[in-house]
Amino acid sequence: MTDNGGIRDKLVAIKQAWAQAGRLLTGQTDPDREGRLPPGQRLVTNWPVLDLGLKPDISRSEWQLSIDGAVASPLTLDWNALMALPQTRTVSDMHCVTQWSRYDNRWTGVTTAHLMFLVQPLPGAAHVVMHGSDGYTTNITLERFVEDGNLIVHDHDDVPLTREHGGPVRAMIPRWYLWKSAKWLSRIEVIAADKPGFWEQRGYHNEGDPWTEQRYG
Ligand SMILES: Nc1nc2c(c(=O)[nH]1)N[C@H]1C(S)=C(S)[C@@H](COP(=O)(O)O)O[C@H]1N2
Ligand SMILES: [Mo]
Repeated sequence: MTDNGGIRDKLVAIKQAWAQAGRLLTGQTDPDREGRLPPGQRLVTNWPVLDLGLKPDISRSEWQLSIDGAVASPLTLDWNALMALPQTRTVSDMHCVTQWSRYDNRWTGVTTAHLMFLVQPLPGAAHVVMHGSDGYTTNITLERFVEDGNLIVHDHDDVPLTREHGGPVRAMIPRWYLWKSAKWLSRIEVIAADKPGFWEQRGYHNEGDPWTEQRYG
């Protein structure tokens, strides 16, 4: 996708500088999740939009997701195929590294565990890269990817996910900071060796646990 007049480059430079400066780090941790709000976060009731300044416009009928790489049975899903899979509902909190948290988000979609069951990762598979249609990528271990609570989602609070929040389909990985939840999900790549994603290559942590402030690294 083409650059939108340099806005993207400016956004990227700002967030890269935050990582270098260690912005928002409190030095506190809550590894046992005793509070509900992770260290350094503040609660919002709106839902901010964060991306690279590009918002792909994809209809449900043209949306496709390919799941490939180190898998026995690669799969391409379109909207009807996605809807034919078992639908799961979850409720989770979201924590964005730029400081906001939003509670009690109700999601509808398909579990990442079910998707991996369908494609059957090969014995050496250990990592996953999620790709968005805007060129964004983010990485996660296969073990974390299939944890309970992780979905690819199409509805938020019983309303179709809007374009600005990654509709028609995005990932939702509530355990990690929100940059791990790729919007406009187009590809799930299963691989043997880890491959840092967009922000992970630009000063953000390879994992991203909000409870231990894995903001940068
Ligand atoms: N495809 C894509 N997914 C993305 C991003 C992006 O730029 N492109 N930004 C990430 C970041 S940094 C955040 S904080 C969340 C923001 O999601 P929201 O806009 O729905 O709040 O999306 C994540 N997923
Ligand atoms: Mo972010």
